[in-house]
Amino acid sequence: MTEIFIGLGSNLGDSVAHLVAARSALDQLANSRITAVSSLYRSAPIGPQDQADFFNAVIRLTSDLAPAALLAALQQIEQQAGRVRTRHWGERTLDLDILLYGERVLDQADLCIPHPRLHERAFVLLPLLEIAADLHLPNGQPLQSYCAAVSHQSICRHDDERWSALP
Ligand code: ROI
Repeated sequence: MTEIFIGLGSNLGDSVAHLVAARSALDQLANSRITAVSSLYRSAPIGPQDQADFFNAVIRLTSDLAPAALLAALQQIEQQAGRVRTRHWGERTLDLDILLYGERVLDQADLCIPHPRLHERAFVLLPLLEIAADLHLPNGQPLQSYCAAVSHQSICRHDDERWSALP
């Protein structure tokens, strides 16, 4: 079993509902178990500024799915949400990213682990550190060390009982 962190994001349609549905789909993944869930966050878009704020969260899974199988499962969950992607760095119905997969480093056309922009984005770093404060990248760099560089990015916790009421 490997400890895996998944980033969730949405800014199209009922974003909280999309994230809730994704969370329950992750909960039902074969050979996998959710072991931690961050708070829900609302964040200003990285990318074009004429789009709505995003809702973001991070989930920790233990799983024995291989990276490629996990990626395929995440893409299926995105499709079930009726995923729409408009423009480069634009609006998304649901985005599920493998952020970290144990200590694994992968550099493939369709999958890079750790997620290459993880350390540049407050909407990933804050929820990650909320559930795993001592997390390091596979190269040994503590994730905490990147926080100062993203402190100008606008992000806050967002209370929604559809998220917080889940077990
Ligand atoms: N910006 C924010 N705040 N949150 C996201 O999840 C997100 N996802 C993306 C881009 C378009 C880069 N910007 C984002 O894919």
